[in-house]
Amino acid sequence: MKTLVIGHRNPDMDSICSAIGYAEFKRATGMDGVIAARCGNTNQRIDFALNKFGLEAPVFFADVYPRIEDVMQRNVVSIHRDAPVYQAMTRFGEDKFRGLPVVDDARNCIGLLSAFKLGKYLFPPIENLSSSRIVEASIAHIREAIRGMLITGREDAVIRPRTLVVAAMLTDSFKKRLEQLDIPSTVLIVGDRWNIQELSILAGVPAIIITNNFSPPDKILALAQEHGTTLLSSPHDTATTTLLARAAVTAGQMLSPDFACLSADATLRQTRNDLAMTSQFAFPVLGPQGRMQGIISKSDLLRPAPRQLILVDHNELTQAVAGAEELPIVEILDHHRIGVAPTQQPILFMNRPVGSTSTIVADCFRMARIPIPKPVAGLLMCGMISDTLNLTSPTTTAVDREIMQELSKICGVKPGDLANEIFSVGSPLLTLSTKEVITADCKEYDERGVLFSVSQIEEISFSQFEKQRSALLEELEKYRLSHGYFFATLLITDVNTQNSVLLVRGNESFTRLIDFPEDGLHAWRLDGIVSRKKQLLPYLTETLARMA
Ligand SMILES: [Mn+2]
Repeated sequence: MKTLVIGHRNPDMDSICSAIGYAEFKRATGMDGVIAARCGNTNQRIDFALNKFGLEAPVFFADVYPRIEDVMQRNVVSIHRDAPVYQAMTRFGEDKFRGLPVVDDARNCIGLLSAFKLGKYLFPPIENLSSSRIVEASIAHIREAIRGMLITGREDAVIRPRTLVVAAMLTDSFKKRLEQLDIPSTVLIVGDRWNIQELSILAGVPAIIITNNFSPPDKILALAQEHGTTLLSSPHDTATTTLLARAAVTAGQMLSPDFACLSADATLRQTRNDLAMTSQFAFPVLGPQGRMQGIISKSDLLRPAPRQLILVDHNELTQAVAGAEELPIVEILDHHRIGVAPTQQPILFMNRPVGSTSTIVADCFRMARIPIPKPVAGLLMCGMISDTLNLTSPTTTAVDREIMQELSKICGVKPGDLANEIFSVGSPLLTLSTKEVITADCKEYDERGVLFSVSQIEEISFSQFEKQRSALLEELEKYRLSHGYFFATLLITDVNTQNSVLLVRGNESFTRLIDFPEDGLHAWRLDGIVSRKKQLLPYLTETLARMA
């Protein structure tokens, strides 16, 4: 069982850092198979934080939909097309499939060998009994199938129709029988009836199986060698030998060539629907190159995927990795509003109104009295600094301040220094296109049917902004029109001075009500305002209300 600790879509610093930190915590408490995961790209600031503390980015998952490869059997028992089917029969009991895939030299699946079809072949319906004497096989395969030994002669390796003839009759009757036989295809099965064998050798029968391990007298042996007759011995009686000899037929002749294959990356949900009505017993699973990677039975499709989730920094499925609804969610750690979907089982759900999820993770270590590894402590500081703008955002609590102090002591890095480093790398205005600046961290809101968007970026000064002011205003208007928003805003926050500039494009009936000091066309100065959810959003909704 793998447990993915994963943050929300469009992951921010806190999402990444808390996932890494909590995965570490779960491992420290003895949980196996825990991995930190992410469902979106990191940005330059996150990469900087990971680099600084020498930690790897969480493993990327575009989605977590359970797939065929999660539940298929990987060590496939298959049978080569030229192998006798008795090899397959010995394996039907060992695996739970009612058949086996038949492969060619390149191990590509060319058909399925069904136990049901094989049973019908070995015990044919009464109207087909005469055909049951013909077996298309080589002498070598017949010897293998009866677990016999070569006494003398050449083992014909050519696969062709052979007529199994049992000589359980008087010599005179057998003489008449011989006249009706197609001699070149005959394989005679007989016990210690040496006169019958002599007659057959003289008639040119190419192969004789002597049952019950009887040894032929020297006279018969010499006669066989003289006429080029192959003599085999079987450890079984005549009835058993005849039955086993029929299983010398090759898998290639018995396979069903019409079969469905599945692709390893197909989702279980879709496959269950697709296969509901088919009667095929097993499905070869093909990888990207069409090679067989595994096999799956219909009952495998009902098995749960060996994966479960721990959500950090979000609790609403709309924000979670695609496919989260199909896996068990076993824990949630968060600091946002509660919008969690009902769960099947009781789970650990820790939601605390603190500045960051990284704060909660650090507190888990503290409560369990588990020392936090230095790099993890540093990374958790990064998550906290990013979410709380180094403890200055109105979302900051006393718990955050206390925990930041402790983490700082553990890793020997001052929060102020770390904050400066984080915010001075990867300035969105320096590293992103104007379009990306608006979409990087953009949230859409629906206030009683009025749609608008609020984007936010953090910078360490407004100097870059001044250079791009007009381009940003133009792009913001394009963005608004393309999404049909009533208005679109971009909040540019200077994390050093704790001031922001707000750009707004939209209907003038709304923008003329904005009563912050103007800062040029379509722009306002918002001194002391840094939080989108706690400060800006309430102002915007209140302004909308004033319009009415
Ligand atoms: Mn957060």
